[in-house]
Amino acid sequence: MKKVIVKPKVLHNIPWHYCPGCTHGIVHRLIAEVIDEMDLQKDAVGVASVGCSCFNYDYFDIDMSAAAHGRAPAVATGIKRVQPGRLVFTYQGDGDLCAIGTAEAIHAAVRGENITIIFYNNGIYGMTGGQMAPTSLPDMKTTTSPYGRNVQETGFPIKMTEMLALQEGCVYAERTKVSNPASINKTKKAIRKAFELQLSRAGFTIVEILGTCPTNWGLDPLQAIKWMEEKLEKQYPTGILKNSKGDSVICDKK
Ligand SMILES: Cc1ncc(C[n+]2csc(CCOP(=O)(O)OP(=O)(O)O)c2C)c(N)n1
Ligand code: SF4
Repeated sequence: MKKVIVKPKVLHNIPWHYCPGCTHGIVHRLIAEVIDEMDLQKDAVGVASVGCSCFNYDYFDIDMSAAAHGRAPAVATGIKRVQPGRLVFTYQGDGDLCAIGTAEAIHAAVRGENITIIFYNNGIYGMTGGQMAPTSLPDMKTTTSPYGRNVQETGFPIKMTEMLALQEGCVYAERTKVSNPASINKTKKAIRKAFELQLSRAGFTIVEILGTCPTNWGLDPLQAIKWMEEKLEKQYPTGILKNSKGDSVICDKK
């Protein structure tokens, strides 16, 4: 029988530790496919953060480094400055990037570090049991907001990618989602575009990807995809926030 789909070279042949229906695995696969297609297995360096994806160095068959919580952009900066010819990316959840790691990310963008952040946004702290994150939606029930997020007390959802896109050193920022084949293909294109810009030494790039956490959302995998599209995407509209020429298009949908 003709094989029409094969495992990317860049992924080890081991099962994910992710919960059923979690979309972290889809995003890992897309990154691996792009690295394969760009023939960068020997040149790519990934930086794992703290969160459910913290073991991603077990999955990618490339050079990987772990970083302390929130510090992945700082670790990536060091690697890239020492080895400017390598493709250097971080993989960060919204808790890691938008809470404890806000400063590192903003200043990497301000400095125009030639790195790529892959930002997985599921609006919650997944690994630690579903606590409220800066990205959690107004009225969203989490283990630390059992009656729903009260924005008067806890503030509004952070618009991290918009904030990064505003910095002059950021040349490309796009928000995508992984809910169906079309959006998955679009996400792959965005990752490739960010990597290509990095290799052309254009500056800081970020791809935010809306993903699911069925376990902590208390939904089954299909309900979780629906919730992501109906609720998460409403708060975080997908589209290009900044293009490769540096023209800000914030607020305009593609
Ligand atoms: C210094 C420090 N503070 C807090 C924690 C606890 N902690 C581990 S992962 C995490 C947040 C994970 O959420 P996110 O980045 O959104 O990733 P997800 O698990 O949802 O993929 C937190 C607060 C920690 N490990 N280290
Ligand atoms: S806790 Fe949530 S984000 Fe973490 S693996 Fe499970 S479904 Fe995915």
